[in-house]
Amino acid sequence: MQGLVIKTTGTAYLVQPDESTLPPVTCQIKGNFRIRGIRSTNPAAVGDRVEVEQLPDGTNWLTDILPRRNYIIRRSTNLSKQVHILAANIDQAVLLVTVAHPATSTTFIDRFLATAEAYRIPAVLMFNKIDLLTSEQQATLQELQQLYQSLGYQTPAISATNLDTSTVLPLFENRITLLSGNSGVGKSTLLNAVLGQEVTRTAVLSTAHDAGMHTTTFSQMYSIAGGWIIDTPGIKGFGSVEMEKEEIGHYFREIFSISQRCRYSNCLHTGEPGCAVIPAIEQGQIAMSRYDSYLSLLGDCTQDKYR
Ligand SMILES: Nc1nc2c(ncn2[C@@H]2O[C@H](COP(=O)(O)OP(=O)(O)OP(=O)(O)O)[C@@H](O)[C@H]2O)c(=O)[nH]1
Ligand SMILES: [Mg+2]
Ligand SMILES: [Zn+2]
Repeated sequence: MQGLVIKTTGTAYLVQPDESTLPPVTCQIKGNFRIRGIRSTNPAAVGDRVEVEQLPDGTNWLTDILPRRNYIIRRSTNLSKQVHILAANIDQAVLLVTVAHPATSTTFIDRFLATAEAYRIPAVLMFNKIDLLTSEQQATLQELQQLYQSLGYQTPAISATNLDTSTVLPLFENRITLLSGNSGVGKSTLLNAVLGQEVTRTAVLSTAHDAGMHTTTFSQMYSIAGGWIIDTPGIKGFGSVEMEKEEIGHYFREIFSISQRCRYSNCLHTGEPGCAVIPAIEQGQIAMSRYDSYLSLLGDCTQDKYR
């Protein structure tokens, strides 16, 4: 049987069979299961398409993972090359942000968008808690929407506590969406609002008593509008991508397009002769906040090199 991993714990995998009328099954995985080329602490993640062997004794075994379109990782903190796969086959990433209560920094936004570019995952910037904004904060919201729209990102603005779900459901239709955002921005509130109406949560709940499903939950997908929303508790961003200094500018759309005119193809836009990026900031074609975020990513990179 083939299916989709919709929940993972340390030891078990909940798989929704492709035959959608069938209930999800809890699968185990053999200890020596390895995927070539990836040294990860977990072999499979939510979003993985898998092959399951169902034995007469009622046990289900995950025997193969189909090729991934993409996957996002968290690097373990030590310097070993081991990674933890957070999710696979993501169609889009929605970053939930707030202008106030709490304020999401543009650096956080831009680092997220750059990582999405590096992963080649389309990103949407969704503003929440617009009911709480003062008129000054509303102006900030509009400026941010304008900035990111000009870069080609969708920037819907909502109030998750008072949501007409029909305005956001089309965004989630028939896709696998990763929902991210800092703590307190309203991810759970949004999830409850959209799922309250649409979710087939009963299927997931009915297996809650299965052996092995009581250990720490790493990630879970909720069915919505023919698609899935991934909730990765405790992970506010995206995991990490290793970026070379020279490629960071590729993940800032406007910096990338203007950098075509820099004299040197390996220009880092930090004062090199013939750099086209710095004049573009002075002329208002590149927002200072974006350039600051670029420098912040560049700084990480330089630091890593000397670790
Ligand atoms: N006024 C207002 N409050 C909101 C809105 N959305 C969420 N909240 C409140 O903000 C608080 C945090 O919301 P959560 O949904 O728990 O935030 P979260 O992103 O899931 O936070 P973590 O689970 O810590 O990552 C709660 O008290 C919500 O009721 C909104 O649109 N307007
Ligand atoms: Mg939450
Ligand atoms: Zn340059």
